[in-house]
Amino acid sequence: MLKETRRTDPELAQIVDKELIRQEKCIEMIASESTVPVPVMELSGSVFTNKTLEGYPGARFQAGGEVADEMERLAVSRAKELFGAEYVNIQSYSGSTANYSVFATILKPGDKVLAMRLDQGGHLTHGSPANWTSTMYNHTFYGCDPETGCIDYEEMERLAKEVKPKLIICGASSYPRLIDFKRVAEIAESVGAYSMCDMAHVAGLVAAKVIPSPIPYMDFVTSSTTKTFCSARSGMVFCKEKYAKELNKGTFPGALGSIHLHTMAAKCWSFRYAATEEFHDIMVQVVKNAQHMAEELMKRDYTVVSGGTDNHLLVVDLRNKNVTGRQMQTALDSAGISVNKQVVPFDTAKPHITSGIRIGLTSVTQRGLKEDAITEIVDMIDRVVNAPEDEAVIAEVKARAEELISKYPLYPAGAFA
Ligand code: DSN
Repeated sequence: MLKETRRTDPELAQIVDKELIRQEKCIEMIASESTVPVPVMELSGSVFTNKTLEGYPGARFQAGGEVADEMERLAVSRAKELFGAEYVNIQSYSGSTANYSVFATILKPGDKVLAMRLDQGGHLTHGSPANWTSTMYNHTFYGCDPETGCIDYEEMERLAKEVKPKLIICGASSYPRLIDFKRVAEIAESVGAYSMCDMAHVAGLVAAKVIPSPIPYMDFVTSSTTKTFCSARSGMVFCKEKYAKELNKGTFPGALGSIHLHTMAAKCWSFRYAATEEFHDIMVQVVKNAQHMAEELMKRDYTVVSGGTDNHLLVVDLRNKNVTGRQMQTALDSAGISVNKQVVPFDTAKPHITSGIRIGLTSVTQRGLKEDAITEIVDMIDRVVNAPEDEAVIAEVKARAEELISKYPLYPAGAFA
């Protein structure tokens, strides 16, 4: 890989090499990250990147789309089978644009939307004041119960009845528990709203049937295809067949332009791979590792939001440890462990400081780490939390982190020869 880049632009090739080394040496625990299999990387760089195409198979705006038609049809049929969906549109470029497709399909400016608060687990594109969607639609937010750290469905229902939104959104970026999709769909139905789940974080777990799927319950299900799905930087939208035509129009020309056929090809490969036993076993272990980490942290008096996790991530409230999320993100990064600072429910710290960290287990599990290695990582995290300014401790943990992770190669030897 990079043979021609090395010849034509060694400076840039060196930067890519440095990033590979960084990833190899780092204990990667950012919950939205995973490692793509080599075929996903090959296909993302395939000749499909040369082709400009708009429209849908059999009805394109440009000539020369027959081969792409074959690929898109294959990808769609694989995705439908994998997720047991009535319909899927796989033209989104990302999870964010998947959401925009749904908004373009069913909402008009000024329409009311009920979504999860960003600072309690929601996503920017669900109407955060920092996102353009907040200026276009009229958002109300539900959140978590302060006692349990879990979604407050009663608040969701009360707000739905009060506001009568056109759309209710569930699905989150930093929520460690299963979502009661049936209940959300019932609440939406009771007020005549559309229901939508953004399953970006958990799509891999859903594909492997390790956690329940939102698809049977929701009108629309959006997703990115990175994160637990471990595929290309891209997106997809599932819906009931009755919305298929409108969703297609809402996606193109409603929200997007020409298709990214190269990442579509990579997704096509992943829709097959995600049905394998190998992928299933990784996803099972991801949840086991996350639950083990939560238990080990709680044994050491850490506050794990909601008291544990049902998926690939956990959120740790660091207030009883007298360190901030930002401090820990920086200190752990220096020690070779990559996590991100995270607002915790009812956080009083500023969003760029935060009181917590979010930890994801997908990447390390893909590398083969199991519970014993997770216990060791918890010990390393604990050392840093207790001495975030101590350079000797950081250096000692960094050496331990590198030694541990070096036993679990990021890619098989020779993968980039
Ligand atoms: N929403 C961001 C995250 O979860 O990290 C990126 O997808």
